[in-house]
Amino acid sequence: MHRAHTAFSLALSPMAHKNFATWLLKSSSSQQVSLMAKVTAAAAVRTYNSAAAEPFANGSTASYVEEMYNAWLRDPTSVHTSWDAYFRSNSYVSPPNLAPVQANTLPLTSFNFGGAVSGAAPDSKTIDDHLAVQAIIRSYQSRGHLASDLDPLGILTREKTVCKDGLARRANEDVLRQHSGFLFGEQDMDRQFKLPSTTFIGGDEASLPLKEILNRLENVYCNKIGVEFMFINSLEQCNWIRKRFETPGVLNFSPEEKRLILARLTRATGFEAFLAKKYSSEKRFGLEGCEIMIPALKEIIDVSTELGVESVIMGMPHRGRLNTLANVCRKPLNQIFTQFAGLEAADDGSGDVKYHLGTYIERLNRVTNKNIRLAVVANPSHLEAVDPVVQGKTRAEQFYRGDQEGKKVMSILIHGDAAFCGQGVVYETMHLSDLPDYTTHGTIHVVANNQIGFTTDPRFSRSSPYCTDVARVVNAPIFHVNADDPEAVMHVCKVAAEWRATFHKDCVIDLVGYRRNGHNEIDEPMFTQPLMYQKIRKHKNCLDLYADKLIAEGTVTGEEVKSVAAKYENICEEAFALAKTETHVKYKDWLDSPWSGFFEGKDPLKVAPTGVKEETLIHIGNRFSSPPPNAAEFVIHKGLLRVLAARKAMVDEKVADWALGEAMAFGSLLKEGIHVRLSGQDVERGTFSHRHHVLHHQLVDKATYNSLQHMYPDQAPYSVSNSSLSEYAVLGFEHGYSMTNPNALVLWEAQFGDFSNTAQSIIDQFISSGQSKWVRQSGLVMLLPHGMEGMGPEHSSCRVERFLQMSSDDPDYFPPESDEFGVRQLHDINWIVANCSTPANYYHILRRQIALPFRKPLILCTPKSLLRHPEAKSPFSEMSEGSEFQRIIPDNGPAGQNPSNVKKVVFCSGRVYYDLTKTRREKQLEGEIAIVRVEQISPFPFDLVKEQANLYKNAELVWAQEEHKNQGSWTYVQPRFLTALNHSRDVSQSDEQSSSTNTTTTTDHTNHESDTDSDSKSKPWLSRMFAAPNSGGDPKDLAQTLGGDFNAAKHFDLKNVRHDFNRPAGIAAAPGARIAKTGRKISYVGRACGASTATGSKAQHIRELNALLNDAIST
Ligand SMILES: Cc1ncc(C[n+]2csc(CCOP(=O)(O)OP(=O)(O)O)c2C)c(N)n1
Ligand SMILES: [Mg+2]
Repeated sequence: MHRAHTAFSLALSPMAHKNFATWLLKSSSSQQVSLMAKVTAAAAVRTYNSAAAEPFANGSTASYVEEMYNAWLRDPTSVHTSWDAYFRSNSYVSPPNLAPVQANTLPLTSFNFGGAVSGAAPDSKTIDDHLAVQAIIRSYQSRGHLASDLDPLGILTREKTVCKDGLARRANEDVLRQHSGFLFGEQDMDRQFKLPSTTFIGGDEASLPLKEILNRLENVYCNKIGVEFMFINSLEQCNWIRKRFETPGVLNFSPEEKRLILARLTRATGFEAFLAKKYSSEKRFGLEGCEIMIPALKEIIDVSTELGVESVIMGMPHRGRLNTLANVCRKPLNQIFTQFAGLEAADDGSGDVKYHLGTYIERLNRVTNKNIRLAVVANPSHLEAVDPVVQGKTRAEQFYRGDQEGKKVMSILIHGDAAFCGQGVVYETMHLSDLPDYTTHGTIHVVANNQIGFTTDPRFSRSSPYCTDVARVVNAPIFHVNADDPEAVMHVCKVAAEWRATFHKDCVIDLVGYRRNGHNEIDEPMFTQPLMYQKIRKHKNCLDLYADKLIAEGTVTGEEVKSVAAKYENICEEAFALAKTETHVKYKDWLDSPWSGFFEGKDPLKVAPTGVKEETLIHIGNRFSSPPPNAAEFVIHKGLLRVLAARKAMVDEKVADWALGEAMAFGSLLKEGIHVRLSGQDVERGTFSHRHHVLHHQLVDKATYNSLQHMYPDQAPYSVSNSSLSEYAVLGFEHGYSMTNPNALVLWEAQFGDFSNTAQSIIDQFISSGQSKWVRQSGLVMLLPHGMEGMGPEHSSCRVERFLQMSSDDPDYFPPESDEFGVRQLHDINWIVANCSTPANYYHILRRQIALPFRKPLILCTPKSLLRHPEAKSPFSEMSEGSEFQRIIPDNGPAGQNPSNVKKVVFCSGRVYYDLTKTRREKQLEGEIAIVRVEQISPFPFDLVKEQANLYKNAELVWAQEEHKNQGSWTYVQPRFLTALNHSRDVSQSDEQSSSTNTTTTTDHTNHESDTDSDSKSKPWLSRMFAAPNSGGDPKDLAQTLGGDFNAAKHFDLKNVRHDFNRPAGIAAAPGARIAKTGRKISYVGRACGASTATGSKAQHIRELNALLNDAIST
């Protein structure tokens, strides 16, 4: 909680009104003028009126003033003299119908009771008092939360004040503002007031005594729940919430319900206590102080399941994660306890710490008697980074189930208080919540608000009153609740689940608790929060408080409480004993997204062909270049007609440019039943205006045509969507989307490649490392426009060096050569980095993503100017049957045909190839200089580089790149070239030894298969991941974990796993291992090192490029 700032009063003083009025009048919109007139009018006649401060009050107050004005027009004596004077002064301007008369309008006739003679006009005091009561009700609704009793420690809880009737109330001036005087003044607390239709506190009563009105409002808005919702623009939604909280009796729970809460709380508390007892010196990021989160999550899931949800995807940080897995997902306790034992892994994955791992469980919800799937998505340390990933996964699951309204699949995101307000990705993710192609139709956010972040108090970690304020931007209601009041928490959870089911919008539950221990169990919190922790030490835990309450009211006995706790402890003890018998941990137990059937019957080293029949290419090409079938009515922009015509001409000539090559890849995959989803900023048109997948009717708004959605009658769905201007959240989202189904091509495109660095956490934490940490694969494609083309530092480089630096292939190891060299490399690496120079190769590499028998992320540098380069075209023959992706494109001109004449081989990657060939042509060096394109940079094509180098035995070898020397691919390719060129290397054991290289041994590492077969550490990840029978894992366990129909053997077919392809064990450990300085070398041609990717002005860029071309193309 920690309301960091006293809510500042917006009530305007008369002077402020004046200034406010001047400002408004200056802006001189007629609506504003009349609004101001209303505000001023209202302010002039009464001091209690909060209309100026409360937009919601304006409508009703204005209606009232208007009514008075109309009455005055009919008969000036029918209104009070103050009104008469006011209207005579001409200050009042009759408004247009600014605020429609709504349900919350208090009709004039309604004042006609409570002292006034029936049928007679009410006196001004009656009117004033009713207006004041109405304003007070609204004040409680709007700001009651500011005085609510949310903090279990009471540190921040406001004092109560004694009102006129002798009762102490919490609502203070922050809440009531100018109306607070009403509680202490002349008013008769027993006087009846008619209730406006904007409140439900009356239940069946139309009017209540003032005292009762205040009591009920206090109880609803200033007790253990603080509801923030009046900022929501929809009256329907506001009323919906008011009803859920104000209706008398909503907080009454049956004895059964209370016992269930107690039982759940007992488990949540018992789990932490058990871990504390058994593993007292281990970090577990316990939930003590906010244990109620477990019953809260269960309540959300129960209510949602009752309302139709079948699958819940959760994302959460460290705090309470193990408890959630145990008591919400019901993950077998022994599997959790095994994580504490520090055992060796039986399967693959370098693994992660226990409070990061994910899980997936299918089970019967015993409360609702319905089957439910629960997934907790594995998450990195980077707080909140998992949020968009969860959303993408949820969206994908909804998509594949045809759950268009999110009725069956939902996400729950759990946050820490400090992270929720501190991390920008929360805001970015929130902004996806209502976008047609990104919405998950409502997420329930739960904040485990322990009022601290590590050692930092909220007053130093945020500038907003609440940690949840970010949710206001999307009009999500926020339910703050005291975590020590289990029934209040359960009510809030029920409302949240119903809210989502009703409106399919986000909402937030802010569980205000505390943290009983330090940040982790080993930290000493008294170093930094001494006073808070003195309080905490004396504070009873929630379970004890609730048990005391239920015992006192006779719902349970003390013995029952003890017996439930003892029963759970027994369960833990049994699981603990079972865990002790385990000898290995199994990462497969922690998969969050198992791919049912994907691996079944597949040869893990066999890639399906990526070429397709020429007639398919022609069909796709024709569709892609045609206007919509109703072309006569669909007005297309003239420029696009030209684009379509040019495409048609290419199809007729059987060649493809970049956009057409991409469309061929997408179209052919769609034909094969593969869903394709392309997302990113402005991807529909394409940043460089080359794609144009969505044609817009020039005369009809929102009338569009997307030919790739209409290639074949039974094709898979194609989705292309311009995203919100976020990289972090959108890339995370697409990564999550790609996790759900391997049979989909999911692509994210950066506007310019370098913008991907704002999504660096997703790249580092999920994409490059997800498989090794969480045995989770993803075939996500990142399209990164790249190329030094004089557009300035910010639009040039996708910083390919950074991706390459994270590639896991060993620079010093030349894997065994075989026919399957390429696929084995792909199999073993963490991701693929490529820079294609032809549309055909782009087409093949996209299709290969699906043709592979496993999934790897693909990082693709994509061109800019090359999109329109006349030479960057591919004949259909390079895409049709028999053709395939070329990791290296050899020189096939005069140099390649007569290699012995070649004096120099220039290796390069990407668009610089076209500049190099042009210069070579101009210099007439086509026979003497070969240019070889390395299209797939990582994994490095050692075999083909070696082949090329051998072809040009006596030639000088250079690497030419446009990027600066410390950027681009050079630092990655250089050591690998040396390994490829020498095909052996000198290994020295230390730097000292290596300084005398002539004493080191030359070792041929080309044939180490037999060395490593016995080494489980270096087994291919696949075999380790899927627990080959002799490696200790039993696929049956997984079947049990995942429910009856999940057959692990079916998913993870091992029969074709081959010999090890990783670098042999032991070599990695050699300190200071380095390549011999002898042997064939490659040198660098290009720019010098640079601090940024800047190449200066366009003119300077061209000068530098020319220098590079001259250096490269010279003998
Ligand atoms: C992006 C990021 N920055 C910093 C950290 C280090 N860190 C781990 S927990 C933590 C405090 C989190 O506080 P809060 O969100 O309130 O969660 P709590 O631990 O209190 O449950 C910090 C700063 C991190 N994990 N991630
Ligand atoms: Mg915290």
